[in-house]
Amino acid sequence: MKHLQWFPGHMTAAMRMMEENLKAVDGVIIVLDGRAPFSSVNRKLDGLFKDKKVLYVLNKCDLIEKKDANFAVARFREEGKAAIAVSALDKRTVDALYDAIFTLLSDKIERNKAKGVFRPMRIMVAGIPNTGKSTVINALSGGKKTQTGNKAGVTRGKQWVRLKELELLDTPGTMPPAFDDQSGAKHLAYIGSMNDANIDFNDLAFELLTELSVKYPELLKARYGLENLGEPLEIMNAVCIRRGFLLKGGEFDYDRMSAAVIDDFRKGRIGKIFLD
Ligand SMILES: Nc1nc2c(ncn2[C@@H]2O[C@H](COP(=O)(O)OP(=O)(O)OP(=O)(O)O)[C@@H](O)[C@H]2O)c(=O)[nH]1
Ligand SMILES: [Mg+2]
Repeated sequence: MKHLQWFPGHMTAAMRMMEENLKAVDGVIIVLDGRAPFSSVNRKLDGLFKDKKVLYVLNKCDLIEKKDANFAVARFREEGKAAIAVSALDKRTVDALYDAIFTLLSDKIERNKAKGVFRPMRIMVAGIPNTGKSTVINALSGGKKTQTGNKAGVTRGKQWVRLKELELLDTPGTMPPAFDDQSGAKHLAYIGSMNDANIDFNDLAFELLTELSVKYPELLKARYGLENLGEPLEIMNAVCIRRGFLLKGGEFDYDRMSAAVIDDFRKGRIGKIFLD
């Protein structure tokens, strides 16, 4: 697969916008994808926020096993980062996130109280594309205030969402300018954080099946009704046969197969998969 790299101009603009708004916020939450939490860290953002209170939010944890979520959170905490595992679709975890934000900012809130200042805390919500930043904001606010969608680059500008005690700034997803780790970059492509338009889905499905056949062979077999897996190309052929993805002459329809496999993975239909 060709080297994955993606840093178009609108990301430079988004970084600048975040920088300009940094002074106005009390803290930052960085939304990561729980399926690839380490790959979805953007070091450039970490640098930008180095003087701010930051909470790592591992979102989409409904798509992974509890033990993997716990493992990832523990690893971030060992690095001295505040971290919490949530699913924007699960109110219980969204409530826990709400509390965690106030814990993160407790010093500041105390200081304000002592000065007789009562104002909502302002939080910037940042992260790579498609991790669920806008959905998390909607979940926290209990309404559909921001636009969401299952592809990279839905949020284009900044948007404040104001609750009683909290003001949340939605921002566009931003990617690091380059990846030193191509395996991490692949994970971001599987989860839909890269621009799909720049990606060859046959290559992507091939890579995904290669990885899953090593890490989750039983889930793959169960999903596609396969007895054995074999080489990735054999898996692709077997899925074509199982699903009837065939062209007129009986040739394998790899395009339909690839799109289906990637969609199955993204929607969690292959099972709970932790990539990192
Ligand atoms: N399963 C699951 N899906 C989620 C969760 N949170 C968000 N999503 C889905 O993930 C997709 C992306 O959500 P968005 O909120 O648009 O993501 P974003 O980070 O704002 O994306 P950009 O604005 O493009 O950077 C949508 O299809 C959401 O429904 C979650 O906790 N679990
Ligand atoms: Mg968004």
